[in-house]
Amino acid sequence: MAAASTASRLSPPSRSHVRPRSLRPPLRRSRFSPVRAAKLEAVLSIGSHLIPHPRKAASGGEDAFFANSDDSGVFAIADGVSGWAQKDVNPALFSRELMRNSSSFLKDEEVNGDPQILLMKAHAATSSIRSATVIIAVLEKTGTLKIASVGDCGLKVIRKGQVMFSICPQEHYFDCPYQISSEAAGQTYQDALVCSVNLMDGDMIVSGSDGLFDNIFDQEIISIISESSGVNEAAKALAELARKHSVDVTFDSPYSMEARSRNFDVPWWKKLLGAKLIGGKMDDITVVVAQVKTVAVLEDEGGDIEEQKGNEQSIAVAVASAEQNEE
Ligand SMILES: [Mn+2]
Repeated sequence: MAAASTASRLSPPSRSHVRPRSLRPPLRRSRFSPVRAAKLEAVLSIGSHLIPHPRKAASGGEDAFFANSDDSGVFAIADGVSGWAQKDVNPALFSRELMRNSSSFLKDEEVNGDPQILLMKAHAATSSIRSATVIIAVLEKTGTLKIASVGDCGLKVIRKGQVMFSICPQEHYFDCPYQISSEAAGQTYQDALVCSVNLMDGDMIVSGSDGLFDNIFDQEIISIISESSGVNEAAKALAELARKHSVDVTFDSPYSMEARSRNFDVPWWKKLLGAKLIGGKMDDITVVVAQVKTVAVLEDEGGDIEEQKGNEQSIAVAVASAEQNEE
């Protein structure tokens, strides 16, 4: 086999659900070779921050998420939706259980790094009632980020100070997003927006619930990302600015601009007086910021085993952190 195949590129063409069982082809090196080859693998450094809706602070809100940097990196966000039947049921139960289940199926053979299959399994295992919007993103060692999203959680990739990738929200009508549900009328993994994007070293991923993207503009995201010294600091700064805008009734937010463009506005006579529909949108705000890094890994059968130590433990810790605000 050609020596060139030992150097894996970070941005191969992205394809398909079918992928080789191992991204590391079996190598036949001469046993006389004194040098072990190294290859580059992509990993995520992940920070997160959640600020509940001001009126839901005591219960921790209805957003839930998990993040895990093992095996290159994966994160997921779910936004529990209220306003459905069973008004006495806390929507947080559904979003939290969906995230717990997503986390526990990560190593499932059938899932095999596919976020849409992970969503299918997590949804099937969720017994709480209600519904949630959800996004799951899984980074492959090659640098391909695979995404499955149902509803209006967002994800943007920032490269060299510009948004180079962004997913579109799915909705039935304004303010009614697609949602994974305990009801048959809801959406399933089959309705997910599924896409992948090839990332490079240094790329920044900003993902969040609608509470983030309804309250903050791309230019603000870009400047916070460029000014922050780390992913946790960036996630916190983004969440805090979104929160500040969300309670500002004079801020012309992305949400109020969108509402006006859909013909939601103040009555005509108020318009005559110069009034317009304006203000932030109070909501739970969840932010995940992930930085793509490439690391050199020696071509050695033992290497992978070393890297994967302690996975189960860190998964448990990640889910706990998503529930730190639970009553
Ligand atoms: Mn929300």
